[in-house]
Amino acid sequence: MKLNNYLDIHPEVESAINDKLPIVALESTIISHGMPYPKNIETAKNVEETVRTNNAVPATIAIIKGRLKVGLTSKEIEFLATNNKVKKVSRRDLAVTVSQQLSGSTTVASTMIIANLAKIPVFATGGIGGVHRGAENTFDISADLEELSRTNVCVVCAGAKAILDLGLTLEYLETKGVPVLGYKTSELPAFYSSKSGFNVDYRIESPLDIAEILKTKWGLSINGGVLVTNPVPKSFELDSIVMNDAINKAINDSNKEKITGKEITPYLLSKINEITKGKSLDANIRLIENNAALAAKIAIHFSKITQ
Ligand code: PSU
Ligand code: MN
Repeated sequence: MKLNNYLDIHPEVESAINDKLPIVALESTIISHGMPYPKNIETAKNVEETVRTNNAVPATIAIIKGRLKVGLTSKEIEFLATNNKVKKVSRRDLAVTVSQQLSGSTTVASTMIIANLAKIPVFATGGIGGVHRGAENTFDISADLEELSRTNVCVVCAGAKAILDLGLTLEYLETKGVPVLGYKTSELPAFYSSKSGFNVDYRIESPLDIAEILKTKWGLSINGGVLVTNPVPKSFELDSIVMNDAINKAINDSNKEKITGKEITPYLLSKINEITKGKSLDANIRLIENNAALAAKIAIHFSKITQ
């Protein structure tokens, strides 16, 4: 089966595609730029395991020496986790990275593009990029939002971190026609916390209902993604006052150090981890697993109702 000349599909994923088994795509910027070593490797492997125990096949996505990889070997995960020259690749970087045979980890935007090439409709991550605080001056708006407006992949996340302007992020998604669903919640979760003070568009109670919404949206030829927001499990939730302090401090530091562009998100993530002495990292790991489990359930229903 040749879906696209630039794609290398892992045999486990390829047979799942052929057999129409449920698959969950996973991103790799989390591994290279989202978490410190060795927790990044551990998490990447645990999340794949979570997808398997929930009866779906994991497909972690990255670019290795110019090849789009759908499903990684342990060696490839280790390479991304330990090599600090791995580039963070979003939509604008994809063609150059492939053409120059470079390696890179994929953001939500580029993971969606590659998942779509491989015909994988469900993808789990931690948090998406969005409209940054102060975007009225910096114009810093993640390409993730634009991708959600055009590529037919369901992204399961724990909302977005309060390093972003969550209100403006929701406004942008509305303009772009991206449905924002809350899984068993009517409040937009804010990554470390289940509360943000903002409402989602729709509260949905079951993975089957989410799968039906995907089928209907794409059946109506309304292109683009669906954002499913899944609150961090209660027992791992962090105090929102403590987290807001940490986030404000990290943003102040980034302004002082004049960090901009694609470096800003990784910088803030590692600062916050430093400030909270690793507590934020534990929550981060648990919520990704939680999202992977929900994504597996959605993928199972979606593949059943679209056979
Ligand atoms: N938010 C997180 N953790 C992450 C990211 C975002 O809480 O690891 C990563 C994701 O890969 C996301 C990317 O797609 O950062 C967004 O980067 P930018 O804002 O530069 O588009
Ligand atoms: Mn940006």
